[in-house]
Amino acid sequence: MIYRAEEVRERFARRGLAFDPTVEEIVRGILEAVREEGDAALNRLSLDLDGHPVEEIPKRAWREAYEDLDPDLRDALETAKERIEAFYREEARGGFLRAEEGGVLGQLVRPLARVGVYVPGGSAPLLSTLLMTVVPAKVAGVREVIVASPPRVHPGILAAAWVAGADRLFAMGGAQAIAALAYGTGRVPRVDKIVGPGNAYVVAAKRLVYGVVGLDGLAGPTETLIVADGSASPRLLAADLLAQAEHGPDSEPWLLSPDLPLLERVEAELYRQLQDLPRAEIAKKALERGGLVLTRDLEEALELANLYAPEHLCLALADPLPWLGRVENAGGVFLGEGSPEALGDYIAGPSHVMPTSGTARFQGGVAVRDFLKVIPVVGLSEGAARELAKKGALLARAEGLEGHARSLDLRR
Ligand code: HSO
Ligand code: ZN
Repeated sequence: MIYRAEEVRERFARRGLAFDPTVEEIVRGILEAVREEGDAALNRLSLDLDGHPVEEIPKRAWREAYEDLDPDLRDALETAKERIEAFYREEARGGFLRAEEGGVLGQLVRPLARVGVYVPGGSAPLLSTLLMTVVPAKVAGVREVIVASPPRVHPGILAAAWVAGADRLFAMGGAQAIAALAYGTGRVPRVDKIVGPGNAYVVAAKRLVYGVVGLDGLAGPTETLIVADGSASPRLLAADLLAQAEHGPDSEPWLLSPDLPLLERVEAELYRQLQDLPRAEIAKKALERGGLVLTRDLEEALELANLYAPEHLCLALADPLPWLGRVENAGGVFLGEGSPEALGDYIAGPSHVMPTSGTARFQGGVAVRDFLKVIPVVGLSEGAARELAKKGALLARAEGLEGHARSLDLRR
């Protein structure tokens, strides 16, 4: 289906995360039970909903899973881990302490002590998601990274935990896993922040425990928006759209281009390539949620892309670099046909946990800074304090807070 720009503009501008009140109601019950009864509720819910009790899987089993992997896959995991680690080592994470008139002002930067990582196990065991969350957390210096993944945990996820250097792993999933991480259950320790994607129940649970713990964000269905010019290959474009589409029936693959013949050829390619794609049924549904869009020119395509604020923005352009300056809202940008999103999903370097549902308007993807907190330090000299106290007291009295003003008057 080829749309015109005007047909999608409103929809692009208005999107946002939707929450299902029935899901939220169920999740509230689950959170409540785990908060009050701890391990007993956690186990009961896990048995009822996933058919398995919660168990902690020891590191020995991770190592065995790793050793049992096909050597080439093991090597691919190692390379991915090394590239993610190298990428995040570049990220600035220093504070500063600046001398100011005989005193100091600055920021301390400290890693979070304990982080929970949710790794979905549902329709595909996303072992890459484990690397993409645990590695930046460890680079940030998080002491204890606890992985939760629904039973039965796929051996690939155990092997990834081994390679990534996670600290503990519990076979538990759904809202009950989020509750256990947020509140602690005795067996499962309480964490400071929960990161990682999940199904509607997991996301609803994360939203409801926000404040008790920190969050990386709330993940909706994954999405990709490609902007292409006439130089792009219809075969590659179709393959990239399908890579996105196979994630789930509610994924959104979009292709925007001013080149109508290109869009028509991509449409034909999509049908051709769908024929032997194992997850074709899922992908077909996703293709109906996204689409191909004919724009006036590349400027309009970029404008619509910023409006949509995609999780992945792919610039399939002959010369993509000059267009980078136009990008305002995107979870991640992929330049040219040699940098498909699928490489970013696994091995390019940056975490593939990126903001969805238009939340790229206000937040970026998971990075080292998500695992750090910034603590300001105030150490004024007596002289500076004296000088600032008068103005400070004026501001305090303007707020009607006499106690503050008096505290400052005593410094004058
Ligand atoms: N594209 C997904 C990540 C993923 N792809 C994992 C394959 N495995 C969301 O960014
Ligand atoms: Zn993907």
